[in-house]
Amino acid sequence: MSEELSKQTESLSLDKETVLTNKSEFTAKHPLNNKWTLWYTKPQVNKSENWHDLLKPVITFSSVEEFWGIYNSIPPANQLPLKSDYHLFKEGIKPEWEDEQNAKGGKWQYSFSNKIGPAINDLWLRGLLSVIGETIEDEEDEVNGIVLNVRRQAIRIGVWTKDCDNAKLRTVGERLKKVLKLSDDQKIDFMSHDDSGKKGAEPQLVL
Ligand code: MGP
Repeated sequence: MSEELSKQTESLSLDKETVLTNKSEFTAKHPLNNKWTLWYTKPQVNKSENWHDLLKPVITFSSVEEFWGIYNSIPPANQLPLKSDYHLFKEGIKPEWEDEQNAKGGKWQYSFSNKIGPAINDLWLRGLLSVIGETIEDEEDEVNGIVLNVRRQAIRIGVWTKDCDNAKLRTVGERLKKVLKLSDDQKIDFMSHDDSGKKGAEPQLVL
């Protein structure tokens, strides 16, 4: 081994304490700013099942390590059945328009072609990380959660906000475009939950 190379490898030696040599560091959990609950909407099998019957909380977590444990044990986005949804929301907020924390808000949304295949997995993961890491917002508490809808026509990713204040929304929308790796031509829409129910309503913002 050349002298230079052996010097370089010396500097790699684990004489300093790292997470690999210190057991308590290795098992440390890195807390998130908020607790998050993963919800799942299973596809409707018969018409008597309504929205509320199909939507169920799966698990709540509060650390980075728990997130990865859960993420690695649930089906990836591209393997979900048609008409199912994942929802990741702050603990205590139901992923429904009716929840009082959602009632005055709305959602930024982008529809990917359902031909996207496994590429959706990385985009959905990026969305999840931006929400739990809270890098998608400046204003703490503007974002309530993120939703994945698997439909025949499209796979949609939506970020749900607490209110409809244009200035705050713009920041979230611009960040979402980066997270989802969208080009300038790929537009995302913001629609309030109030307007979503109205036929022919136009989005409040388009980016
Ligand atoms: P969807 O899943 O948002 O859209 O809502 P989808 O499946 O593409 O169908 P679309 O044709 O309506 O666009 C599907 C249906 O689920 C809605 O029409 C509601 O009946 C119900 N639903 C969805 N959400 C998010 C809610 C909610 O928050 N509250 C209630 N009560 N029903 C909801």
